[in-house]
Amino acid sequence: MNDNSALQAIGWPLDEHGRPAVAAWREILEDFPTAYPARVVEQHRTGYVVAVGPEDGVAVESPPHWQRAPSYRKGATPTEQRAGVGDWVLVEPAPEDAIVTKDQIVALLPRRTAIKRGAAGEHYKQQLIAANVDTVFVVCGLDSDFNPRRIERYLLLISGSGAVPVVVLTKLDQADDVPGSLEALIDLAAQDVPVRAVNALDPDSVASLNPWLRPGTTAVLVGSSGAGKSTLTNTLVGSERMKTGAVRESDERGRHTTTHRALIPLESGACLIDTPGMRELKPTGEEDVAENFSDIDALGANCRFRDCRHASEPGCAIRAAIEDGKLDPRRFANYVKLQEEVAGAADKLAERKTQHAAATPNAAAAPPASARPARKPAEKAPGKPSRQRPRIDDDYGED
Ligand SMILES: Nc1nc2c(ncn2[C@@H]2O[C@H](COP(=O)(O)OP(=O)(O)OP(=O)(O)O)[C@@H](O)[C@H]2O)c(=O)[nH]1
Ligand SMILES: [Mg+2]
Ligand SMILES: [Zn+2]
Repeated sequence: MNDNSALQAIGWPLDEHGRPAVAAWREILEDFPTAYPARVVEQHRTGYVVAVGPEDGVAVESPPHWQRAPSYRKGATPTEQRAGVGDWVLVEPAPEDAIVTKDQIVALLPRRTAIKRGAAGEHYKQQLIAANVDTVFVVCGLDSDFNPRRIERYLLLISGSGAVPVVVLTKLDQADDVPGSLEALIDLAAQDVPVRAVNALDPDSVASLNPWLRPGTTAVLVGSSGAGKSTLTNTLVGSERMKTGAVRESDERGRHTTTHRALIPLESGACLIDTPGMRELKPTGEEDVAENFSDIDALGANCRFRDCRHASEPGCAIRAAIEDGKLDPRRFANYVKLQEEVAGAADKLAERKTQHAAATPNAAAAPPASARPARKPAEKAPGKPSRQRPRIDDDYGED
């Protein structure tokens, strides 16, 4: 079960002594001596599929406190603090005599990186897109999907995650104006964000992504429906692992073919996470817009007035740059819009934190979830065999 090389093949980081590279993980492992580490490869409403190596995963049960509805007023575990695809968890084997129980997750290991977005709804919510990833491939078609403003939005969400973004432009074989599209992304290239244009159906073309698929690393594919995420996945895997779907002829939009996230080990030793297409990309409120638009931030430092609002003030360096053709006015407008959105989300986040603190007065003193005593063996009615994959439901499919 604790075969390190199998775990390593799905991204388990080891230090030079062969121990888990993250010190906090070693401590939690000691707290649960009979549990084994595993990686979440699929997430469903009814539970998780985890893997301990590159072979198929097995269904496990989630801890009882993750099964309750997340109400911040009642202090329940927020959804983004429950495991998601890419997370490492500790799993307690079901007792030998309890043939009907599944193994159960008992701890979530702290994330090295986390890609999140704000979730739709009345109350503030975050949604984890993927955890413990090194690279985020922001996939965008060179057809009518092409949208530099959406790419900027993705980059903002990724910026605080700890993962490196790479923009992947697909449908190179079908594009009319590749130089024009690359020109529209020139400001991103200036921010050291790599941009690669590929034919997602062609293995030689897709090989340009290999620098971000080194053994032991994990990459996630994000982008709108129909952008070619699953096509890229299949080409990188070398088989039709994921279903793909033609875009609608009328407007070239995708049909939401992928309905749940899946982590897939590649021959190269890297892992790839395919995700359902996302329509809405709300900031969480934790992003730093100025840092992510450092070109605009640097220009703003040259405005005559420190509190310049870049509207009609004299000596405004940003307006001058726009007039000189050095700054794309659409990029600046997006910067302003994203700053407003992030500020709005940050207010809601602060409110949620206050509510959560009020609902759990001892929160600071309570042991972390991972340090709670292991569960008692669950009492279960006889039923299905334990090693069964849960029904695929699209509750975790995107909007
Ligand atoms: N010619 C060509 N077709 C592509 C390319 N990339 C994707 N396609 C096609 O675009 C369509 C949509 O691709 P998918 O891989 O299903 O898109 P997706 O991003 O996974 O979409 P969702 O699962 O709905 O989020 C399919 O018909 C693909 O064959 C490309 O680089 N060249
Ligand atoms: Mg897909
Ligand atoms: Zn100004």
